[in-house]
Order: sequence, then structure tokens, then C-alpha cells
Amino acid sequence: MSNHLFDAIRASAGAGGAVFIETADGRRWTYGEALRVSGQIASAIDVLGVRPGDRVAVQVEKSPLALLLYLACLRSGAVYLPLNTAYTLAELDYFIGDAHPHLVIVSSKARAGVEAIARSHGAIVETLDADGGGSLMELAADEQADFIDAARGPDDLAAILYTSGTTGRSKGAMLTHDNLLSNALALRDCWRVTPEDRLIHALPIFHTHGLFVATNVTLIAGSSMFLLPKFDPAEILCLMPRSTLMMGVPTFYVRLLQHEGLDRAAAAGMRLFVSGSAPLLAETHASFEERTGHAILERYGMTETNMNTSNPYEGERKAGTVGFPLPGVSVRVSDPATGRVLEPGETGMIEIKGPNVFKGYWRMPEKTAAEFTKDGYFISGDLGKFDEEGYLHIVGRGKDLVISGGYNIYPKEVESEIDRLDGVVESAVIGVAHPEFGEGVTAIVVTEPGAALTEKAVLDALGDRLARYKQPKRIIFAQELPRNTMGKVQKNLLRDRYRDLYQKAP
Ligand code: MLC
Ligand code: AMP
Repeated sequence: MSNHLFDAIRASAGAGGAVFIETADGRRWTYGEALRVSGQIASAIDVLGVRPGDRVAVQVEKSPLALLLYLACLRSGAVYLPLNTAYTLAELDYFIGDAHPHLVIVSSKARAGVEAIARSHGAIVETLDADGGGSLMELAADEQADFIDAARGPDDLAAILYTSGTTGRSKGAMLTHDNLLSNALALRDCWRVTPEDRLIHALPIFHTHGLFVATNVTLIAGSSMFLLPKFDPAEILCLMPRSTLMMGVPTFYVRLLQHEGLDRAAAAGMRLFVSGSAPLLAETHASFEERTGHAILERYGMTETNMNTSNPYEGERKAGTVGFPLPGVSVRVSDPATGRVLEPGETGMIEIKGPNVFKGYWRMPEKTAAEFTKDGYFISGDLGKFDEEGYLHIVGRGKDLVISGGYNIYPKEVESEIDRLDGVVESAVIGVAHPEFGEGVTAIVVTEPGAALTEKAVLDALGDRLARYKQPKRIIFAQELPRNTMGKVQKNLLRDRYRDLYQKAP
């Protein structure tokens, strides 16, 4: 019996003494150890009653064991459902209610708050802490390591990742074993990742970038990584001489550039810097190359599709573009009104088809159908064009989305939370250029006459409703929102009006 993704990981990573993970304190996890411990965790999950196809929701701090828990879920046939550690209980209630996991794993300190929510949705709770404490590892310690992996085919679900919804609540993107495997193999080959590589892993592990791009590529290449709890430029500069590869969101590169230690000598041993999840400014690309001699390789992906395109490893890494379609992935630009496939130079909707494209939204067949063309291309919601040399340029978004520090925020979700406050008539949430985060979430709020709402009062009210990164950096009160003749709020006018809000005074 085979397990599509894990068999491939096992084959390429091996079970020997090669290092998989090294943490900042020097503790090393070999591939052999990773195999043994993930086997014990898989057995513990099995004892807890998780069966193939059951969801396991995980909201834990980043640690080596958290990654081994992901591997254990693959091995047991469970569907891994990672959740941002910034999510509030209100947000968690929705995800658990929607996904109906059999098991929810959280940190010990979060247990009390999550227990009642989980129970109300019929789920059991276990704990896992960054230091290895918690009930899950106590159970796993009693289990054998020689777990027999569940049979899973290419089309079986490996994970569900929630992505914010443009119109309503978040949607669970269903990713199959082959979605993940095919993409990891394509990226490994494109970026020439080998067992000799060592990745600086400073991304969160609850999203596509840190979990699939960074971790699956490491596993499938049998290479190793420095697993850091969070992004810290000084620590990264210390590790560069012992590393070869880094993956990050543009904010990482902006912040590294602010560090005076970043120079050619510091980055001399590095082979490749990759950026994605949000647009990398051509200016950041140029400054980084000037300071380090490295041209950052920018790639383009999304939760529903994994990675779609990448600048070349060899050949020009063109700033301001996201490169060429990955092998096996078909990317086209179409006229959203007519569906006509456009010529190079013409801007339209980016559409994607290939083994990387997800199976659909969890229990939302209509929403899934609406996001695909008749001939099976996924409609990305991103606007772009190919140039004459075949590089894809992302020129804007057809979807109302803010990307802040690589995290996606759907304005509708924030607006709904603001609109329910007493004294608020309506609100519009927009992304305004921000020097560090790329875009800063900004709310324009219209209040009832005489309402004494303040910026602080609105922010306080959002505190336990929305994850911190979704909360507006600024609240601006206005008499009314600009509307077109159809009554639609003209967010472009608002973006224009407040474009300098976060720019530092010269
Ligand atoms: C933190 N804050 C943010 C924020 N991250 N605000 C807006 N946007 C963000 N992304 C808040 C904090 O809560 C804090 O608020 C204040 O900003 C400053 O915190 P910080 O200490 O400077 O933040 P830090 O912990 O350093 O985090 C910044 C970051 C982090 C950029 C390192 O956001 C990050 O790791 N982002 C990566 C996101 C990612 O992995 N995206 C991939 C998605 S997958 P206060 O007010 O309390 O001080 C995907 C597909 C693909 O998109 O193609 O890859
Ligand atoms: P998510 O839903 O979090 O997976 O975010 C996916 C979105 O991030 C895409 O649809 C794009 O809008 C954006 N994105 C990812 N990579 C890039 C990139 N290199 N340049 C511009 N936008 C990007």
C-alpha cells in the first residue's frame, strides 16, 4: 500500500543520519529521528481515533515537533489543517465549526479557551508546546515508531488551508497529495535544491509559503534547514555563513536591507534568495543586488494553487516580474469579459491549470465551480500580462484584497466587524502603500451623527474579533464614502486620497 506524498518524502529524504532540522540552540533532528518520532505521533493520532480523511486542526507555535506533527498527519492519512497562531477564539470557532476536525491540537496555554469551542463541534483537544511539552507527546512517547502509513492516492486530501473569502467567511482550500508532491518536485528542480543545501526557515508554518514551499521542498530534496521561531534579521545574518538558501516575503528583504550588517561578505556563502507571497518592489530587488551581489528570485503562487511561476535559476531574474510557468503548469491571461486568451503585452485575468491546482473549496461546490473556467482553469483573481520574452507581470488584483507583510486580508471581513459596532453607519477597508508591510490595512469609517467613536474605541472593539495583522493600522473618520452612479464604493478614490498616509515625512 502506498502513501503518495510520504513515500516520496521517505524515498528522497531517507531515514539516515542526515540533518533535517537544526534549531537556533543547536539541537539537531536527523531524518532518521524525524521518521521515528513522526511514526510515534501518527500512532498516537490513530489511538485518538483519527481515521484517514479526518481533519486534524493545528494551532501551535512553530517548532520541529510541529513539523513532525504535519508529517504524522500525512502518514496517518489525516487531513492537516494548520491555523494561524494569531487567530482569535472567535475566528477559531468558525474554522472548527466549518472543518469539523476529529482532533484539535493547540498549545497548553490555549487549551482552556479552545476546549469548549472544540467540544461544541464534537472535536477532542490535545496539546503541543514549542518546547515539546503537552499531552500529544506524552501519548506519543508510549507508542512504537514503526507506524504503517495509511494508503493514500494522488487525489486524496493531504491538507485544508483556509483562505479569506472575498464575499463571506474564509474558504477551506482542499489540497491533495499530488498537488503538494508535484509542486515540491517542480520547485526542487527549478531552484536546483540538493541535499547539500541548508535553508534559513523564518516563515510561519501555517501557510503555503512556510509549510509547503519551504518545508516540502526541503524534504523532497533531502536537504536541511535552520528552523527559526520567527523572522529576526540579526539572527539571519548570523546564520547566513552556514546556509545556502533563504525564502521570504518582501518584508523580510526590506527589513534585512535596513540592517547595516547586510553586505557581500555576509551573503557570500548563500546560493539563492527567493521572494514571494506579495509583490517585491523592483527597488528592493535592485538595492538587495547592489548590497549583496544576489538577484532575488521572485516567484508567484497562492493557497489554492501552490506555486505557479518562477523567475529562472539560470538566466535573467527580471525585477517586477514573477517569471515563467513552472514545468507542467499552464498559465494564461484571459479577457475576463469574453474569455479570449490574450496576446503578450495585453493585460487580463491570470488563469492556471495543472497538477498544482487544488481540488476545490471544502463543502462549497458552488463557490468552487464559480472560480473555474469551463475548460478547467482556476481564475486567480490576479491581473497580469506576459511580456514578449514570456515573463509574467502581475499588474494588479481583480479581487478586493490587501496583502500586508505577506498575509492576506479581505476587506469585507474587517468591514463586517466594524459595521456591527454601535454608532457606525458603514466602512470601507483599503490597502495603502506601507514602507515595511507593502500595504497597510486602513479603514475609512462613517459614523452616525453625534456618535462619539474614537480610533482607539474601534481598534479596542476589534481586539478579540480579528487577528492582529488584520486590524487596521489606522482608522479614519469620514462624512461619507465616495460612490459611483451604481452606488458602489469607489475604493480607488480612497486609495488615492490616503496614498501618503504611511510615508515618512521627508
Ligand atoms: C505582524 N504585524 C503585522 C504583520 N505581522 N501587521 C500587519 N501585517 C503583518 N504581516 C503586527 C504585529 O501584530 C505588531 O502589532 C506589529 O505589526 C509589529 O510586529 P512585528 O514584531 O514587527 O512583526 P513581526 O512579528 O516581525 O512580523 C512581521 C513579519 C510577519 C513580516 C515577519 O508578518 C511574517 O512572518 N509574515 C509572513 C507571512 C507569510 O508567511 N505569508 C505567506 C502566505 S502564503 P502591534 O500593534 O501589536 O505592535 C501565500 C502564497 C504564496 O501568500 O505565494 O506564498
Ligand atoms: P494567498 O491567498 O495567501 O495564498 O495569497 C495569494 C496571493 O498572493 C496571490 O493571489 C497574489 O495576489 C499574491 N502573490 C503571491 N505571490 C506574489 C508575487 N510574487 N507578486 C505579487 N503578488 C503575489
